[in-house]
Amino acid sequence: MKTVDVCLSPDLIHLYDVSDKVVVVVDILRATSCMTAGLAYGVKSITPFENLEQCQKMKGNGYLIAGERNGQKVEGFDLGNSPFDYMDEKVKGKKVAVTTTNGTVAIEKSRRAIEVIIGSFLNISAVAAHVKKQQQNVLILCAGWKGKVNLEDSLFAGALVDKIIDKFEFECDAPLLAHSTYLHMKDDMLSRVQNSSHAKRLNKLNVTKDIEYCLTEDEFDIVPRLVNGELVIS
Ligand code: 3SL
Repeated sequence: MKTVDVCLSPDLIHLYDVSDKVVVVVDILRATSCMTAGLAYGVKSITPFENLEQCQKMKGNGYLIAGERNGQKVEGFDLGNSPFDYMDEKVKGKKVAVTTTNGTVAIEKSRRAIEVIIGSFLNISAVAAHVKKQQQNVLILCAGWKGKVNLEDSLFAGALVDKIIDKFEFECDAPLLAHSTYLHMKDDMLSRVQNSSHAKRLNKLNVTKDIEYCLTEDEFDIVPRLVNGELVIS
């Protein structure tokens, strides 16, 4: 039987061998939710950068640039990190280069995987169906916050485990932990997440509607994949 594992922070990724796995990168608030929404709305491709300056240079290469640090849009960038920035006519058909505090770091750390895909509640069933079809073992990589574990990414990991549990065995206790937490909180997800450290951080920045939107399940039936360094849907 195939296995599923959960890495609760990119700082723990050295404990996992990603080279024989499909990695599902998740940053519910808000990077992977933005990527899912943007590609579903017609963004041509999204190229993730860990480094801010490298991302900025893409502006001259025909890209719109999106940048977030500590929850806020980076000055001089075209887009911030709200899914609503990405669901806009001005990004349709465009290539976007993006850098964020945690999400793009997690993608960078997954590059040696057989396949890197983008997960969010917005496309959770599509991701579940995709990994069920594959032959490979799966690692769900939570972006967390600056190396620390966060609630919303762990809840997504648990929700995805819940959808694929019939086809996968647990590789260690992290999927068990994430799944149990999800089962405990699933009927009350918004208020649980509102109480999380990152939601409190974002609420101070007036992006409450983003939080609600990022917890919406199955808005889109797409699976963004990293192909030659850019995220696309095929
Ligand atoms: O850290 C990240 O990648 C971001 O998603 C954080 S924020 O939600 O934009 O603050």
